[in-house]
Amino acid sequence: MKIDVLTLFPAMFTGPLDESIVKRARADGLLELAVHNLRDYTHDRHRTVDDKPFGGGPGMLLKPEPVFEAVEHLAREMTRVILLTPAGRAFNQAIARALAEQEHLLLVCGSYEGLDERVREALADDELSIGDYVLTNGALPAMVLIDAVTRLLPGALGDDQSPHDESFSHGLLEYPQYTRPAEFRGMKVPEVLLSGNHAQIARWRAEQAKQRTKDRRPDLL
Ligand code: JFH
Repeated sequence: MKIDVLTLFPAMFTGPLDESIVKRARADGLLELAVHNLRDYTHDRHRTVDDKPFGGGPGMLLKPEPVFEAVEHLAREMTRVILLTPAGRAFNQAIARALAEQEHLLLVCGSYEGLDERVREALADDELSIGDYVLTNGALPAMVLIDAVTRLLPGALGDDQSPHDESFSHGLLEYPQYTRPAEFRGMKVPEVLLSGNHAQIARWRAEQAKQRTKDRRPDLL
């Protein structure tokens, strides 16, 4: 899969995407990632990317011209152009799974108070939000999306692991998990997990997952 990113802050993308599973997916050629500076698609002396909203109001907007130029330069027939915005539909595991099947994503990050509506109308295939809080720009949401999608690419998690994503696949939160030692600072691992009785363990985990979901995320039930 190829992912192109359009942002005013390309430096934000170094670090998070150079570690861990995303790093390996890139090294293995599962993911080809390219981050582009929107300012490179301006033509004036000051490399202007923002302007005041018509009709007045606070803050600045991203000008349409650099975004149109960049998207027209980078998009192909198969490209899905995705805007990251607080007004997008809520990103979730099902959307991540669908995006992992695409061959080319173009993520438009945006900055200031948002972008010119003509960008949405003419260029966007989808608009996504990573949650109901206001960030300073779309770079972190783009990185969240890239991370969630990359681990779903075939081969990204290695041979033995495949993405189970139990919480979000069968709609419940995870059951509690423990590793060694069986007792740590007086805190014991539940006896059932040491029993070797796999049917009983499965039953206990199912109960725990259901109770935890009821307590913490009743909206999932
Ligand atoms: C982004 C920003 C919009 C104005 C709520 C009511 C009025 C500040 C580009 C995504 C999520 C983002 C996000 C994504 C892209 C951009 C800052 C936008 C307004 C806010 C103020 C600029 C924010 N899930 N959270 N934030 N901004 N709005």
